[in-house]
Amino acid sequence: MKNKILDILKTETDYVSGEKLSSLLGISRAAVWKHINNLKKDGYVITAVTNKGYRLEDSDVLSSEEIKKILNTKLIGKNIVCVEKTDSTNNLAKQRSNEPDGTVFLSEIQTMGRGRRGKVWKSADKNGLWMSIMVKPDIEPQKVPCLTLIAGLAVQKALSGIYKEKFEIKWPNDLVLNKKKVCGILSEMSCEMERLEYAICGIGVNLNNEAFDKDIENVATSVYLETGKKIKRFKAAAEIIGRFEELYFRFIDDGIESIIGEYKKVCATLGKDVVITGFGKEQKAKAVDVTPLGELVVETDGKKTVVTSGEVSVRGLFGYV
Ligand code: BTX
Repeated sequence: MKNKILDILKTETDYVSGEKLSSLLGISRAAVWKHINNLKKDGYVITAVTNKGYRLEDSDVLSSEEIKKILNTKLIGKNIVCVEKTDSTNNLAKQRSNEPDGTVFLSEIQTMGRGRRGKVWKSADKNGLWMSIMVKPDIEPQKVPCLTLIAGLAVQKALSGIYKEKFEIKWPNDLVLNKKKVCGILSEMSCEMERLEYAICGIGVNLNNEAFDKDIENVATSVYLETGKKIKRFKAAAEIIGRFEELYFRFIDDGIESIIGEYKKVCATLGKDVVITGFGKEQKAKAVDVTPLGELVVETDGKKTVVTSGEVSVRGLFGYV
């Protein structure tokens, strides 16, 4: 019920009377008041004025209306689904894969956010941005990793533009600031035979988070912790969606070759000595290139090998990056 009240307040820019809420939802005005108080406890700023009702103030609450107000795209984010809570926005996108091409799914919190290869992505904190972009391009499934590169670069460009800080990409898609991880990306797809049905780019960005659990505090950080600046999540979402669309259309029209050069320029892994973990062993190597499919080219004793993000993980020889 609390969420139903929130949904109504989110769609109204003006005051909504207690009477209207109680008749829309079939509950007493006292019950409305109780739910409003619970919403306030959750962090929503709601003003109550006698004879006018309730209004949701400029809280950092995700809503499709807020995002759409500042979004200027043709496809991505034309349809936006915002929910209070879900296990994972990638799962939500899969469950609602009949939503139109370009739909963006966002959740205030995720109860079971997922990273790659079964890892956990901690996202029970409302200060982060947890979203999935679903696209249905007519491309071969083998090219889906290109979308992961595009998503990583889109977040890099969006955050660099907003904060004027040096955000870099740790191959394949971690976005790092001051050598710590602020964003992770998980792309998934569904195919029928050789035809791509849909691809989902799951993007998790630590924006205004003030602290992290002990087990990840050495690798994880938020943009706020590094810069001291907080941002409204809907603004960051709109900026990322806009950048994603720009790169996505370039990819569809001109191929990934038109983008890979930009990716390499901001890829912190290139030129570094790294440790490759996979196939049951660890190996030292030098990261020398990224292929158009997003694979990493590494060199050991003069011999070059291509590794994919599905097979191995990479960390710097002297730290995470
Ligand atoms: P990854 O496998 O590269 O990273 C997972 C690892 O990152 C974890 O094992 C942990 O060490 C660390 N980690 C966990 N949570 C965080 C965090 N909040 N910040 C920094 N480091 C963390 C990266 O996987 C892919 C993450 C994608 C997340 C998005 S959110 C929206 C969508 N829904 C979903 O379930 N996943 C994606």
